[in-house]
Amino acid sequence: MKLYYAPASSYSQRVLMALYEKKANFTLIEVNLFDSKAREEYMQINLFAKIPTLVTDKGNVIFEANIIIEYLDQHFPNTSRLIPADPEQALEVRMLERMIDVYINSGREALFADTQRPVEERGKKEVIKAKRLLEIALAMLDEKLASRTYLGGEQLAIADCAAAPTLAYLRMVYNYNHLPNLTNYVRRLESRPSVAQVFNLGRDQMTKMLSELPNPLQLVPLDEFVSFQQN
Ligand SMILES: N[C@@H](CCC(=O)N[C@@H](CS)C(=O)NCC(=O)O)C(=O)O
Repeated sequence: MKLYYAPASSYSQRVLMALYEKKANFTLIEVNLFDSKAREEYMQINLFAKIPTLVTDKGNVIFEANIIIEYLDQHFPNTSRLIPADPEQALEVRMLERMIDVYINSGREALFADTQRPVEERGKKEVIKAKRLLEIALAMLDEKLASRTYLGGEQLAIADCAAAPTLAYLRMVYNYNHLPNLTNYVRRLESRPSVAQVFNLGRDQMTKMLSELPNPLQLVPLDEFVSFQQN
């Protein structure tokens, strides 16, 4: 199996976390989408030029992070399941994964883009709307996590693979430390070896990218964030 990825890409990180949780053997191939030649070459594998892409030992090409995770779950059935066997629980973790993608990740992207605009152009209607949806989704997760270790219950699942990089990157643009269940959950997630490994791999590339922005940003480590008082 080969995973085409970039270390700082949050969608790549979801899949990498699943691969580490599954203790799978695979080859990592780093893709630099900013290099036009590398991009063109990569488009022979994935015409959308989005990362990640998994190429199986049979040569099947699978893209979309959550579909790659579904593939891994089917092909490593003897490890703990990322899609629960129970159909209702499976539906719930898939729904939560979608919620994280559609409302939390999109909200994060909208807030991130806003930081790069001149101050007087920030906070437009679309950004406020995206932030509202983000906050609704975060509050829903916080409520669920009042009685759960992971989003779907006691076992780590696909929704948690989506949550780990999304909530870590969200900290650069949004402070959610007023949500105690969510913050404690992030602490549990980030203490997993799979997550630590993924973040270690991506830290340098992300730090560099953030420092080169017109309005530079920084990764916010969890401990700094937890002690940060909101005003
Ligand atoms: N829906 C895709 C999204 C993948 C995605 O947007 N990847 C980003 C990196 S995190 C990317 O390839 N961006 C490059 C671009 O948009 O040109 C998935 O779930 O895999």
